[in-house]
Amino acid sequence: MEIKMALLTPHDLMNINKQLQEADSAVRRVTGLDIKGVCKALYGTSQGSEKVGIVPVTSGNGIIGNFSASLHAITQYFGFDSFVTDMPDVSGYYEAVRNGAGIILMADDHTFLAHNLKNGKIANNQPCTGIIYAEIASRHLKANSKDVLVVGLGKVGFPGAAHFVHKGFRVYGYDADRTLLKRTVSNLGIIPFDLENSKKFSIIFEATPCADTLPEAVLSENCVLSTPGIPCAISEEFRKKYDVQLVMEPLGIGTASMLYSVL
Ligand code: 2YC
Ligand code: MG
Repeated sequence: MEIKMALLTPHDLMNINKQLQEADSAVRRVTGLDIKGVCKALYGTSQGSEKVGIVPVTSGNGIIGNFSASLHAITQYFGFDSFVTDMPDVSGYYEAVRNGAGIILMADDHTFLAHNLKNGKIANNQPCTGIIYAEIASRHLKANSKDVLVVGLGKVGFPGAAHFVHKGFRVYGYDADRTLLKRTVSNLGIIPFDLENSKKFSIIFEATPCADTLPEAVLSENCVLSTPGIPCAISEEFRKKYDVQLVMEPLGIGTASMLYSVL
């Protein structure tokens, strides 16, 4: 059964700067660091004078309105010198290199990559997004236990779960696809979690393309919900009722993770 990657829409990317600023203040409240600070701590890298070339790609479902423009705004927000090429695809790649790009950002319907032409490092959006959202949640200053709930164990969720295990957290995991759940239990030794079970968590990481995946019973007062998943895993009502600290943003946090991982 082929898992379709959830494609962003121009609507998801509206006011990307505002979404990024709000996400940055949420990350600061949860971790004490801003997004850039968490990336530097996670990868141990820092910016030099890398110039980022953003190449639109027309294959598959084609150009997504605002995607390249959002990447331009995102790279500027994090202080990178960047430009979007006039041409797409191969011509765009050529244009980017000819105009001095040191790092290439480009995405088709299946892969969104960052490639550092200077040191050869390459990053994929899916693991980089899983790892950075897990890292943010793992730095929850007011966490009262090492228990975390991970819902969604696919291309983004699994790397996130692996990162929590790597950092010594006790991971309770769930995925609607029993094969993915079984594989994660055997590969990572996580504890399979039945969403009917009313165990409350102060740290939750959700990575599904579905809405309202989290039952009320798992939410604790002021818990952290770190989620790249679109649409949102909880309703506005639950967010208010439990004063959930929500870290959710469509593209910038994952892109920052990719860029710092190839520096
Ligand atoms: O405009 C373009 O260049 C398009 N080829 C971009 C396609 C991106 C497809 N991927 C997504 O929509 C996203 C990923 C960026 C992260 C999750 N889904
Ligand atoms: Mg979701």
